[in-house]
This record gives sequence, C-alpha cells and structure tokens, in this order.
Amino acid sequence: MEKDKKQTSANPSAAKIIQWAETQQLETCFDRAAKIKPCPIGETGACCKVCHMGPCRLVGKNAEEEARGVCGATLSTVAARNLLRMIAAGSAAHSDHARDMALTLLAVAKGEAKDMKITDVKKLYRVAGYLNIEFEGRPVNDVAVDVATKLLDDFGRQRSGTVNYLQRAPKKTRERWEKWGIMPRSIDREVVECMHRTAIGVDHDPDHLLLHGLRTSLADGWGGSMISTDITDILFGTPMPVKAEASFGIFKEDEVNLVVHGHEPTLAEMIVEASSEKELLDYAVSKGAKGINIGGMCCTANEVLMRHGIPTAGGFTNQELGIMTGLIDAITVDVQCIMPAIADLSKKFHTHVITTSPKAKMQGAMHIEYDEHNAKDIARKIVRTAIDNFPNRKKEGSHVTDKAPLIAGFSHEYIEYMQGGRFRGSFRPLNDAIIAGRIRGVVGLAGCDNPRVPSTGLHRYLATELIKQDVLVVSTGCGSAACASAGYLTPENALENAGPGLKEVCEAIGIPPILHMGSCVDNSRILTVASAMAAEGGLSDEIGGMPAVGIAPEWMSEKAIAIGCYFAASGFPVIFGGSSPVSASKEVTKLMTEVWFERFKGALHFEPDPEKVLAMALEYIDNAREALKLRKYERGKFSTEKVLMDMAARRELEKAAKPHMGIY
Ligand code: SF4
Ligand code: MSK
Repeated sequence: MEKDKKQTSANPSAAKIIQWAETQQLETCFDRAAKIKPCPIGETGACCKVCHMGPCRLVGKNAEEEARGVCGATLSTVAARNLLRMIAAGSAAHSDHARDMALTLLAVAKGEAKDMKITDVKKLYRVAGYLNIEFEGRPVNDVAVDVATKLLDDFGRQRSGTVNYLQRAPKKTRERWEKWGIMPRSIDREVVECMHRTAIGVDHDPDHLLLHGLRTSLADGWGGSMISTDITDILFGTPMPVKAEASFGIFKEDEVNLVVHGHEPTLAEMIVEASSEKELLDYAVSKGAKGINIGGMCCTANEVLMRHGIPTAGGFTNQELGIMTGLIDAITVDVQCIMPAIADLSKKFHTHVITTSPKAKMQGAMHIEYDEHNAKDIARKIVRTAIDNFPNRKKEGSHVTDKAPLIAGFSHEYIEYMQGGRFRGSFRPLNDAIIAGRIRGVVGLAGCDNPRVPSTGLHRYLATELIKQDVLVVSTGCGSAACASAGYLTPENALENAGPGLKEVCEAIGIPPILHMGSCVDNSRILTVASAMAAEGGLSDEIGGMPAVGIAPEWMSEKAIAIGCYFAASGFPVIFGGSSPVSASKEVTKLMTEVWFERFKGALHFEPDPEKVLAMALEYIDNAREALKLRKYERGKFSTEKVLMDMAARRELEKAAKPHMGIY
C-alpha cells in the first residue's frame, strides 16, 4: 500500500463523488488516509502498550534477537500478543452480535418479541438436528426455546464440553484441533482468556499464544458467526437467489431514501417491513415523496439484500460518499464498521444519522434505541423521521446515479439445492466439476474495502482474474459489495469473462461465477459448504487439502483477522492484502505460515502485491489438486462427465417426485 498517496475508488461512481468532494472542500477517509501515515512500529506489531512501564517499542537492526521491553518481553512475544488481542476483538464483535440474535430467538419463541416470528421452520428443524434436539411433533416455539437455550450455552460454558457446532466440521479437521488443543470451550471464555494471557506477565511463548488465538477464532467461526447466520435464517428466512442493484444509483431523487448501515439485521428487517405499510407510504406522499426507498450499506446491506433484494449502496468506504450524494434522508447505524466521521459530515447535508444500538452512540447523531420487545414501533418511528426530513433535502450533493444489476442469495442450502433440486440436493456435481478440471478450485473473496488502496479495486482485479482461470469465487461482506458495484454478480459475467470450464458450469445452472453468500458473519456458510464438500467425497476428506483458498485483499478490521485465523485453523490457506501486523517478527510470521500449514493445512499470509496474491492462490490450488491426484488443470481441457444439473433436468426431477417443503 502506498501509505501517503491519496487513493480513490475503483468504482467510477465513487471516484466521481470523491472528485466532487474535493471541489467542495469536503474531507473523506481517502484524504485522512493520505494525511495520516500509519505508525511504522505499531504497523508491524513491534509496539507493546499492555502496561504503563511502556509503551515499549522493540525496534532496531537486531530487534528480534536483542530488543526487550522493560519487563523483558521479546519482539515475538509482543507481536503474538498484539495479534491475539486483534483476534479477541474481532471474535467478540461477531459473537456479541450472535448473542443478541440468540436472545432475540428466545424472546420470539417465548412470545416476548411480538413483531417477529420464526419464518423458516425447516431451518429451525435443521439446526435442532445439529444440536440433537428432538423436534418432530413438538410445537415450533418449544423447539426454538431449546435451540436458543442450547446455543446460548456456547457463550458462557464454564466447565466440560466444547462449542456445539464444532461437530459440524469433518472428523479429520476436528482431530487436528484436538491434537493441538484448540477446541474452543465457549466463546466468552476464549475471548476473556486472550485478554488474560496477553496482560503483563502471563503467557510469553509466541506459539502458545497463537494457538490460543486459533482456538478463539474457532469460537468465532464455528461458534458466534455460525450461530448468527443460522438464527438470522430461522427468524428471517434462508436466502435464495434474488435480483437487486448496487452502487449510488440506488438512491431515488423523488422518494424518501432511508439507509440501513452496520451489522445487525433485526431492526433493518423491521424497517423493511414498516416501509411498505400504507399509512407510512401515505405519509411519505403527504410530504411530497413518491415512495419510501430502503437501501443498505456494509453488512446490514448484505443481510437485507440476501433475503429481500434490498439494493446496496456499497461497502465500508462508501458511507461518507453516500451521504455526499445529498439524497439520503436518514441513515441508521447500529454496530461495527461505522465511521464516526459521518455524524459531522451529515450536518453539511440534510441527512439524519440515527444510532440505534444501546452499545454504540456518536456525538452529533440522533439516538433512537432499538428494543426487540417493541421493534416495529421503533422501526416506524425511524421511517417517519426519514420522511419528515425529505422536504429538507437540498440541491447540494453530487447526485451521482450509476448502478449495476446483481444476483445475491447463495446460502449453503441453496447451493445444495441448485446441484440436484429439492430431492437430490448434494455437493456431488460441484466436487465432480472440480475433479474433472472444469472448475480449477474455489476462492472465498472476502473482507473490507480500504481507502489506503484504490478501494474495491483489489477485489475487482482478483475476482476478474480468478474467474478467467476457472476458479469459482464465493464472496461475503464488503468484498461482495465491491463485486456487486462492478456488475460482476450476474450470470452474464460468466458468459463474458469466465474461463471455459467455469462458464459451462455457470451457463448450465444460470448462476454468476461469483456467488454472494452474505455478510461477514456468513463466512460461516463457506465453512459448512467446505465441510459438505469433504463429506461428499472425491476430494479431501477434511477441509484442509481442498483446492480452496481464502483472500481478503483490502482488509482493515480486527474481525477480518479473526476470520482469517478461523479459516486457517479450519484448513484454508488464507492470503491477506496490505502489510502484515506481525511483520516485525520472523518467528511469528513463520508460525502463521509454515507451522500452521504443517499442523492444520491452513496458513495466514500477508502480501501487498495483488499479482502475487493471485499467483499464490493459484499455486495453492494447483498444489492441492496435485496432492489429491486430480487431473492437472489445463484451460479448456476437462473430462466429459456431466456438468452440474441444469434447470431443465432439475424441473423434470421435481415434477416426478412428491411435493416437499422448501429448498432443503
Ligand atoms: Fe513494555 Fe513489557 Fe509493559 Fe509491554 S508488558 S509495555 S513490553 S514492560
Ligand atoms: S462490513 S468488517 S468493512 S467486510 Fe462486515 Fe465490510 Fe470489513 Fe466491516
């Protein structure tokens, strides 16, 4: 990353707004990123400030061998401790979100959250099955109480036992975790233990520290994040493909524009429902608007996009730019990835910024607190606030209106369904396509967009190059938003840009070559898909060793580090863009790459050059193919076994069989 050069966005609409902001002397994160050079010591993991004898900066030519903090801590200890604290914070963020989802499910099941219901009973039963909870013949709400209660145990279990969903991982993957002592016991416990171990004078062995980091990250991936995904599906529906649009053109000049931004889906769901109520629509008309337009930002966007086709304005770096369109009447923000800068910025426009979480407030913002017991009324109040603000809309603003079409909604359950219909859903066709060499491998392209690089540009570059190379891309979080704004999440993209094997597969089933799987917590869907591929047979019998790689080219959040670590511990080689937060220590870097790969078949690399990221990913994929004794990938040459079941074949199969509930 060029740390002191002002970057712009690779999304032309965003770049136009950034240019417009310059003419108006409005500051963005792109300006601040150019102004503020990262501290070169903190950036590399060489600064310790866990006690007040420091901060100790372990620098110098031979720092790794010679430098010591006042207490005697080595550079490797300091770098490992710093990473552990990042993992703890990231895991805490996803998992605290998950806790709220579990408490909401409990409240709904007990009839205490009257505005919500269990939308996807089949998913509830599926989850009950994972948890060994009897569901046949029982009232749905009783099953939901048991599911919520058992999942809540995963947060605070104090004595024997481990996180419930670890059992969903392949046996061999679990055996590796057991061997290295990283089966998480409970989510809160592992996070607290991270903070304890990294306090002054506790754990000083870098390897031992990092192993606990992996255990904590597994509590996030196979605990908090997976719990959040499942409960959100139970409450609001398991995603299936939906059409939608992305980028700033989603805002409407003649309608009330209300944006939902942050991470938790519950209030956003209520807002989506409230916005189609006649009374509120009439109220909007009475204020001169033609309707109420809900748009999303960051991961709340992904949640309502996946389930309702609500359009997304984009990822993290688009939040200030969205306000600069001058078209947003109100933006609600709950938790995570919200720039405090938007509160001041909104004052220069007419936009109301509304904080909604009891956990997060911003000076200068309006606060309307969410309460699940009264969810719809609060949503209505927010919609009314946006409507009341519509007449205050001024002419000022960039009024940029480009947008791109997209298809989102690829849940684990839908991916299973699309490979055989309601009755024969499986992962066999996907595994066969990989074995035949039609699909070279799979990449999870995830993580944030970042103003220190041409924002969204690294996602665009890698997505394009990977699909050209017949690599199926699955995306989440702001990586998905980056691909969406570029117009990549369409079946047409496969026809125009995918390699011949991937194109054939996408054409047969009418899917894009990049499958949008949801928000950041929905990276857990990638874990369950990989587990299903292992169970299906023909590839690796564990997640490790699959021709699959994780990439987060523009990461910035501690949550991304937690995700990268649980992917690595689960068996994915992971490559992050940008600089390494542990680069000061060769020992820690070696542990996270070579040593983790030996133990878990996963690794976490940092590589700022996107071309090298691509080359590394393809090398990992090709090496895995070779180790699995699959045919060598050659573009355009593959064996002629059946492709994934096409639409016509699937319809035939369904006609012939008895009706069944839903997609799974
Ligand atoms: Fe310095 Fe040790 Fe205190 Fe860290 S814990 S700030 S290295 S004295
Ligand atoms: S929102 S963590 S900027 S992906 Fe999930 Fe985007 Fe990164 Fe936040």
